[in-house]
Amino acid sequence: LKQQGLTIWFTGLSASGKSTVAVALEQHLLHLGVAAYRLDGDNIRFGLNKNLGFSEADRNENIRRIGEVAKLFADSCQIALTSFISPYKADRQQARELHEKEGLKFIEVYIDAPLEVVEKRDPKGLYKKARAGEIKDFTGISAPYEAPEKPEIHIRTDENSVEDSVRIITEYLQKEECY
Ligand code: GGZ
Repeated sequence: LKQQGLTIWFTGLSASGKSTVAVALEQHLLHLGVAAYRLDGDNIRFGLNKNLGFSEADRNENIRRIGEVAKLFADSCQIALTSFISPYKADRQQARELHEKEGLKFIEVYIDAPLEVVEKRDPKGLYKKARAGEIKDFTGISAPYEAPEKPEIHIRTDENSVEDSVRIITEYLQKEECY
């Protein structure tokens, strides 16, 4: 493979659009012949991390393991796409350092949508349950989300379409000569 391995790390609230953008970006990259692999709740939280919940300690461990796995994909010259809330700045920083100390790029993409917008979307009814106290430690309602201060890429999903978001990221990857 001629491409460099790297990790594109999506972070943002539940229902902000992380997975939607990651899926579209993965499709786009695969069509170009760029090896990409997406890590998300379906293939991580139900497998490797099925013993973890949503306490602060469990989220720390969730993100630690995902950082390690993403690094292995990047190390194998693939583009790892991770879509997890990853609410804690220190955890994202740890994942970044893991990559950068091996000379692997780590591109943090903040998928930003205001709480009122994601709460209105509420595709799985989780915000409603969290407001009713039926889900505890819910990010944005009863657990913190520490927004990135200097992400490589900042996308407002209430202002940009999925196609816009993919274009913003691929323009960055081209400028950085990632493939
Ligand atoms: C946040 C929760 C919670 C709590 C279940 N807080 O919209 P979803 O459903 O599909 O995405 C959310 C997902 C978050 O898992 P992550 O692994 O991304 O979280 S973290 O990075 O913080 O470890 C949501 C669902 O799991 N979910 N309970 N309490 N989201």
